[in-house]
Amino acid sequence: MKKKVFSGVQPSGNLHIGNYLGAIRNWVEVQGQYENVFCVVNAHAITVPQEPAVLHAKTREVAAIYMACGIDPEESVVFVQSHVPAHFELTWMLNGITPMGWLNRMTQFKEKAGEERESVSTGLFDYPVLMASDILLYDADLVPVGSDQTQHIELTRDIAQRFNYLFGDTFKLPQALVRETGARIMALDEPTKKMSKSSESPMGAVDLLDTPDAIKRKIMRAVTDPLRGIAFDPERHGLFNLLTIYQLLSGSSRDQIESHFEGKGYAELKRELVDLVVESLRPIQERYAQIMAEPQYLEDVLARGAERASVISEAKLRQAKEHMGLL
Ligand code: AQP
Repeated sequence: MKKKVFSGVQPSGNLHIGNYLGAIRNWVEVQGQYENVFCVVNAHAITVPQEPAVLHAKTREVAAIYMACGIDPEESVVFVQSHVPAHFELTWMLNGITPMGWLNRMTQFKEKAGEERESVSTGLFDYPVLMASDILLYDADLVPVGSDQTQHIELTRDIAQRFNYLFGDTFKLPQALVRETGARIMALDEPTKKMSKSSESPMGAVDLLDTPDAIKRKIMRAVTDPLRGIAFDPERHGLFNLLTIYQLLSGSSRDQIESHFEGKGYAELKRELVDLVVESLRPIQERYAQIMAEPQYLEDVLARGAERASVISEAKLRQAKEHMGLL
């Protein structure tokens, strides 16, 4: 029996190389090893304001990017979260057993709500319970994510344990699958903050669909420091981030990279990184264009994905409802 994997990305903006290196690329690498479910989590995206037409288009864009990056919709289940109502239903049921205090501790909520705690949506606060439902519906053993999401996976385990304790064995306890390198790619213009889709600054993230010119502009202007020498020093945040991206895309070791850049400066590193990023994204962008040229194919993939996801999730939802006394 293969272990089960569940993961997803929000269609809340342009996907960037942080999403790719921290999540999607890792999904592709382990695709053959596991039984996979990959979701476009659009119900998470509406926890902050979204323009309906943009959300609709971005949802398709994210699904097409999954496939362009190498997710095979025959091998893995690829679907849109809102096409499978079990996610909404289980969230309400789990809300009934999740203490507010657990959600109050979530650092992502604190960061995203900031000073606006009273005016952000209830959904933003409840985001981790929806995420728990996503994972628990598919009996996922593993959830490959960037390090920003590990607290949510811990919470998912706590919720599952509480449900099982209260109503009998129902849910499997999942584990986060986090890579050591690339788990947190930082913003190019502010390398103490994580690269993020919803950041207001356009210079912080290299988007997966950026043109070579845009990639060049962003990387050449990336914030570094006044020190000399190219080395993997985590205290030199900007440089460390650029070198991490270089390492992940080149496949070279840290020693190889440091000796390659010995005696060279930032300009050299940035120029080489631009070429590496452009060349790494080129095949993804080409496949993306092919997929988007056939919109019906994409709709068919998502309809089939929703059918497959519904079969799995409905069975689990029914069991949870029975155990809770809801049927
Ligand atoms: N900077 C990052 N480095 C490594 N991994 C990252 N991930 C996100 N940013 C980085 C991983 O990408 C997956 C999908 O993320 P998400 O869309 O669910 O939401 P997020 O974590 O909140 O990502 P963003 O890009 O910052 O989106 P917004 O700005 O919309 O909130 C997750 O596995 C995440 O760990």
